[in-house]
Amino acid sequence: MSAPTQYRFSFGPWNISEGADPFGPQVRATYPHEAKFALYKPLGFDGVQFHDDDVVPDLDGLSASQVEAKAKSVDAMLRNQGLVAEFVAPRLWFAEQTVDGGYTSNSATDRQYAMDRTKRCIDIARIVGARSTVLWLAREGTYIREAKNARVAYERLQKAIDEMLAYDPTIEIWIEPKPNEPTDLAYVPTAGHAVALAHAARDAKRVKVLIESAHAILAGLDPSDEMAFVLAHGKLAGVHLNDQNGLKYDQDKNFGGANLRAAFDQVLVLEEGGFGRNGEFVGLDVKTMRTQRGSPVTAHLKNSRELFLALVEKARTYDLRRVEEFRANRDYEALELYTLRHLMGI
Ligand code: XUL
Ligand code: MN
Repeated sequence: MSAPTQYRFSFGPWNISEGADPFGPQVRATYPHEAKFALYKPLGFDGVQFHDDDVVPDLDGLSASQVEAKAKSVDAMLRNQGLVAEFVAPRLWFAEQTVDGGYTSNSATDRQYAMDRTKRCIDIARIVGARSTVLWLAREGTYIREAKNARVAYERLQKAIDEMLAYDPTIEIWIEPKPNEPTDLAYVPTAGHAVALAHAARDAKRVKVLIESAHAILAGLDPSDEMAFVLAHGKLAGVHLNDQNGLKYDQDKNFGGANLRAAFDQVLVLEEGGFGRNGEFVGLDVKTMRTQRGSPVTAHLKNSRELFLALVEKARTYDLRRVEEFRANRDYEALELYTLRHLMGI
């Protein structure tokens, strides 16, 4: 038996927010972006997830050497704090050029913008020592299906991924599928879509997948099954653990906050699948409640991490021999009762 996995945790600076939502302004005092990094270690986190402009704000207006200088200063700050950059993701959903998508836009100049921006993002990732970039394909899709030729769009996406791989010989690309927002007809809604794109890439071993619990639930799927599918393909590089109450707006609730049993199932799958053994981070893409007072607000991060570790204990004390017996006897009623009692500690 190998030693139990020592998990490492990560989150992105956007997970400490001021509470603005589409229906109202911020409700907490702004906490300076640069001050957030000092919060990581005391909260038990070692990894930082970045968007490219979290590293270099307003990068579209800067020269290559200005981008490089700023990225280098962030790299020095990370080293000083003993932090690791887990990934740097291109923010392709803000600029005017990406209003109709990036890699799949109908406009050739806008597609070129998306690729140029992604290459800059990869340059930044290299400087801060991140081994990957994450593609959350926010606006790659449509509001009405007739707006784009979907087959051509998928081909463009595949070509864009190949161009990124050709641009840098070592960068990994992790696709983060999401089915519902900001486009309701999203091109890469599930793990299956992401894994297919990964296998079809020119250097398939460098294209992997990041599964977010809430995104799976919003696709009407079980997050642990989505993770298991990707693990079975050897492609689970990252997770964004959180929770989601049904098919409502994108909530990013605390891990286990809406469905503790589903959270346990995710931890079981990650433990059994050896996730984390090659240094993968457990990412927590959680948002605090808008009602929370204070600034900065970090309890949601601390609590989600704690809950994950508590569920790891539950996974390690789950009696797999008993589980196998129940399975062999096809007594799933008994298996369910055992599982719920185990979770409740009774
Ligand atoms: C969007 C989402 C993003 C990505 C990073 O729903 O989850 O935070 O994880 O761009
Ligand atoms: Mn996410």
